[in-house]
Amino acid sequence: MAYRCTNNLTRADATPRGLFLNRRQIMAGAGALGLGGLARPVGAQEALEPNSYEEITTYNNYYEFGTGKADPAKNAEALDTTDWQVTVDGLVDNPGTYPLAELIGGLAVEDRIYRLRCVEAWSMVVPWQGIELKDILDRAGVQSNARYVAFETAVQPENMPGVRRGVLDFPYVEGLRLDEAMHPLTIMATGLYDEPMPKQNGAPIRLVVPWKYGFKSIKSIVRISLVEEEPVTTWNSLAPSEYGFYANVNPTVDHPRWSQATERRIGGGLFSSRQDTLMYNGYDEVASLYEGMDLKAQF
Ligand SMILES: Nc1nc2c(c(=O)[nH]1)N[C@H]1C(S)=C(S)[C@@H](COP(=O)(O)O)O[C@H]1N2
Ligand SMILES: [Mo]
Repeated sequence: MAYRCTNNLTRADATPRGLFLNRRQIMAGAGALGLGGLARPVGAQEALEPNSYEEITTYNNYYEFGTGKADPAKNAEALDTTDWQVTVDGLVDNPGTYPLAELIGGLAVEDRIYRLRCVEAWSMVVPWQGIELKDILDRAGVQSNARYVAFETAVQPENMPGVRRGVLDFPYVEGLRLDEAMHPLTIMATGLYDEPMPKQNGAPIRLVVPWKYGFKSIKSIVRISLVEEEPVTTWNSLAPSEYGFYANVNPTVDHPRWSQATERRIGGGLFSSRQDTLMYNGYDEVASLYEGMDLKAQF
């Protein structure tokens, strides 16, 4: 498990943002020695300097709070996250509506510095804290006939201007094939930069699937359902020719209206120019999940 970097975080472990770089460098060093961190091409490793907290929390997609990149930072404070509950249902041994602490309490919280590649061809690097989705699903007890996992975002019309305006068909829904959901790279993130998840980034718990376009990484989750059939997903149902169910990052399959070969890295400095988009966003270890599939047809 070269990418595993277990860290049972408690509030007392919170690292001031200024110190985060040191720990990141320690992790990168461990990776180079094969002791931890993320295995990836040398050039990509070079680019894994995280974006700033400011960048990650002010340039967002969260249509419930508006369609502009600055809207979530401005509007998401209204999201009510008190007494958050997540319903786990469908093909599981332990269905129920669980307080968040019960859903994830006692499970290992890990640091994962992941690239995030939006289907709109911008990208950033985010230092998440989160729990492997597999650990949550194991606790739920996945039954043998389950083949997909469906997710649903909270709907709070009174707090969500984008919901009141009906900019999409809410609730926002997403889904994964079960083997994708069980992959150790797939996390349910609860924080970034060792801070509780900011509301604009999907507080209190959101999915992060780093080898897929960002729209798969659904925010502020209130329902996880184990199902037999491929679930309906928001962007795919809105524009099936533009947004596939799989949505694996793939520089050789263009969006009908733009190229996916390159991306614009958010933030300044050395990385402000366009850079090449990597197959599976650089997470080659997932390639075996898609063996035998036609990635142009099942995009
Ligand atoms: N509920 C919900 N989840 C969502 C979205 C959204 O509009 N609503 N946008 C998606 C898109 S398109 C992207 S790129 C990522 C952005 O995550 P970030 O704002 O934390 O960078 O969230 C995804 N999850
Ligand atoms: Mo996106």
